[in-house]
Amino acid sequence: MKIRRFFFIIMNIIAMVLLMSCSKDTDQPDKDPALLLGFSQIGSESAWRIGNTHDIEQAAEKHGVSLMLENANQKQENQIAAIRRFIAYKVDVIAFSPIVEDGWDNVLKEAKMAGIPVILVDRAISTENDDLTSCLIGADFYKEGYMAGEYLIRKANSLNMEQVNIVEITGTTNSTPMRQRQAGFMDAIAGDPRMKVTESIDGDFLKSRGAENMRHLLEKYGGDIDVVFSHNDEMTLGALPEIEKAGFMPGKDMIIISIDGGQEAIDVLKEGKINCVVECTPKLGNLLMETALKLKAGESVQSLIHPEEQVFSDEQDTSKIAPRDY
Ligand code: GZL
Repeated sequence: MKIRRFFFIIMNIIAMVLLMSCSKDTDQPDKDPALLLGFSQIGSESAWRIGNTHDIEQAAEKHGVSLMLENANQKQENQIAAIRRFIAYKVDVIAFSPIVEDGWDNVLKEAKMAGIPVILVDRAISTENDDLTSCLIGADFYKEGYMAGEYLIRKANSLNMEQVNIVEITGTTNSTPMRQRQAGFMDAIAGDPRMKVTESIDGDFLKSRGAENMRHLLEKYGGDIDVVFSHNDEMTLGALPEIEKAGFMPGKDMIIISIDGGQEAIDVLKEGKINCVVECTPKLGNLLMETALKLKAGESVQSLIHPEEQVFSDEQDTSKIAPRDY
C-alpha cells in the first residue's frame, strides 16, 4: 500500500512539473521582439523619403525590432505628438527625422525624464542641451553641397565660362539639409569670381514647388540663368519641364545640379538633361537598428554616424551607374 501511495505522489509531482513547464511556454510569446522602437517619419514628400521609410521597415524586420512608425505628413506638431505617444507607450528607444531644426527641447526633455534614449535619423536639431539625443545617423549635407560646388567649378572650366549666373532652389527652410547643402555649395564656389548666385528660393523639397519656383525664375531671368542648383531630385524633376516649356534645353543651355540620387533623376542624368546628381542615401535602416539595439543593451554609441556617398555626373560613363532602389 505504502509503495502504491509513494508512486502516486511521485507521478503527481512529475505531472505538475510537466504542466508548469508547458503552461510557462504558452504564456511566453513565440518570440519576444529585440526591442520596441518608436519612429516619427517626416512624411512622403519625395522618393528619397519613401525609400527611407521602406528601408527602415525592412531593417526592423531583419533585426527582429518591433517598429511603431508614424507619418507626420510634413507637420512638426504631428512629430511632437507622436513622440509623446511613444513616451506614454514606454517604447525602448525613440527615433525621428526632425522636419526643421528648432522647437524640440520640451518634448525631448520629456523623453529624457522618461529614461527613453532618442536617436536622430537623417536630420539634426539645434538645441543648447546636447544631452537630449544619443546619436545622429544621417548624411553629411555640408559635404554634399560642397561636392556640388566643386563639380560646378570643374564644369565651368570645361566650358571656358567667364561668368556663371546661378539660381538656387532650396529645401525646407531651417531644415538641416537645406542649411548645410547651401553652406557647403556657397563655400565651394566662394573663391571663384565667376560664380554669382542671383536668387535662392524655397522649394520645400516638393516637386510642385520646384516647378512653381522655376517658372518664377525663368520669368525673371530667362536665358541669363546658367545654372540651376536644386537641393533635391523632386524639385529638379519639377523644374525641368518648365525649362523646356520656356524653350531652353536643360543640361545644355543650363547646367542642372541635383541631390539625392533616386532612380528617376539618374535616368534623366543618363538622358543628359541633368548634369550632376550628388548621392544622399536613404538607406539608414540597418545603422538605426544596430544603434537602437546597442542603446537598449546599455552600450555606448557614436554620437554622429555618416553613411558613404558619391557624385554621379556627365564627367563619367553614366551607363555604368547601377540601378537605384529608391
Ligand atoms: C535628406 C533628406 C531630404 C532629401 C529630400 O537626407 O532630409 O528630405 O534630400 C527629402 O528628398 O525630402
